[in-house]
Amino acid sequence: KASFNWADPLLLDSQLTDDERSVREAAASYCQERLAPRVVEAFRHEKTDASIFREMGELGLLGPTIPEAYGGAGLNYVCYGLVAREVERVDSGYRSMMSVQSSLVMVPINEFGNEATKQKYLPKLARGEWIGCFGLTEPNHGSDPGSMITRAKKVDGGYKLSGAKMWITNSPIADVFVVWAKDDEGAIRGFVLEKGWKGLSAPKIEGKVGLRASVTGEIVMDEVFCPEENAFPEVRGLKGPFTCLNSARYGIAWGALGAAEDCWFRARQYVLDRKQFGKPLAANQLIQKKLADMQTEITLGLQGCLRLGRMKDEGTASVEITSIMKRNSCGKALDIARLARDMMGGNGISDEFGVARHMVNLEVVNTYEGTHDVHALILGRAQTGISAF
Ligand code: TGC
Ligand code: FAD
Repeated sequence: KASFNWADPLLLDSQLTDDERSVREAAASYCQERLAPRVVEAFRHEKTDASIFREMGELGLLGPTIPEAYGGAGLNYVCYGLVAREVERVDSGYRSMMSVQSSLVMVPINEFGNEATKQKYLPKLARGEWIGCFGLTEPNHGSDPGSMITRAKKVDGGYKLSGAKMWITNSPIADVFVVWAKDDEGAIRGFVLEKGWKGLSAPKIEGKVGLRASVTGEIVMDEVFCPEENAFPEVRGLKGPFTCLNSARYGIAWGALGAAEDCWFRARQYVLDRKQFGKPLAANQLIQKKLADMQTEITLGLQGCLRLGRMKDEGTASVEITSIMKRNSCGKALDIARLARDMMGGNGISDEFGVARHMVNLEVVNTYEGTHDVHALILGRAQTGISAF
């Protein structure tokens, strides 16, 4: 009889290549040895440690899918997903820092930038020497970015950008800003701006209750001059920003389940150790059902993520599958974090026990990069042909 591996029932690990397993193991060691010891303080005091970018850069965790010629690691999408899972097992904020840099800044520069732009920005971003951010959302245009009002007016030698972006991960510490704006013809275009350019500022948003280890800010542009060579030459429309989002949403699908696994493992150990009514909490049927539910959702979700990663690597993944996985992973991970919080009673409320931190982080992860309901509408449209936005 085959033995049951309770922590990995479908033997996901054995479905990886040796190289993929080594990437996962290297990421796991870094995350547990270097990130995990800092997270409680970072979250409690809302402190973003910018040196994390350099550390991740040294290990090749930034822009893992970007070609080596531009400083990336040239890895496949399965590896990128495995890294996101290990980072978010520690904290969604750390995964946010990593995935914005990798998918939302390096991917568009690599896909849409001219050769000089790629040479100038990608190696420094890959090393974590420069920090990047991605400005799509505006104060009045979140789920509907196509209605953005930020403008890029054509002037001699380039464009002048005016407008405001809201809820931008990394912006207060960013050196490089990938910003989306409408040109004189009303077409959405992408621009690469740099810290210190006249008219550009990025104030911090204070008081977040979740994702506190990752700094979030605005991007305010008052006639910021962007030279022609820093405008993406070809891409027009929402296809530009959504190409980046396809990659980042895929990473979130893996990452959210990493956070869920951490909640599940912590809750399991807690109910084995804690006794009430003279026996371990784990001896109760209600508790065991909750553990079984966690195990089932995580196992099925991870298998789906691996399948999507393989499809992305072979070029057969439609964008709608990413909506299925991002939505499922976030919704299920949030349910699991709430269950874990409940199973740990009063201790579950303390930030030292980890699960409440994951829970409030996952509220954010369920909202950004397309809310749970917006992904339902994408999938509803794809199967009925009717847009219900
Ligand atoms: P729609 O008509 O659907 O599409 C307009 C054009 O865009 C193309 N397109 C895509 N292209 C590539 N990949 C995708 N996933 C695409 N989705 C759409 C589409 O083909 C079309 O092209 P064309 O050539 O025909 O013009 O546009 P819509 O206005 O109806 O869009 C609705 C909707 C809901 C799909 C979309 O706007 C949406 O997904 N809203 C959610 C917004 C969102 O995800 N924002 C994310 C901001 S960034 C962020 O949150 C980062 S957090 C990072 C972190 O800290 O980890
Ligand atoms: P809204 O669009 O106003 O939605 C509010 C509610 O209405 C949601 O429940 C939504 O599902 C629902 N809703 C909206 N439209 C419909 C509809 N047609 N039918 C039914 N329900 C609907 N953005 C960036 O560009 N870059 C970043 O780096 C970035 N980082 C972020 C970091 C954090 C910490 C947070 C909180 C957000 C970040 N975002 C970023 C923004 C994020 O992508 C948006 O918050 C998200 O897309 C939702 O937009 P909104 O907040 O304007 O909500």
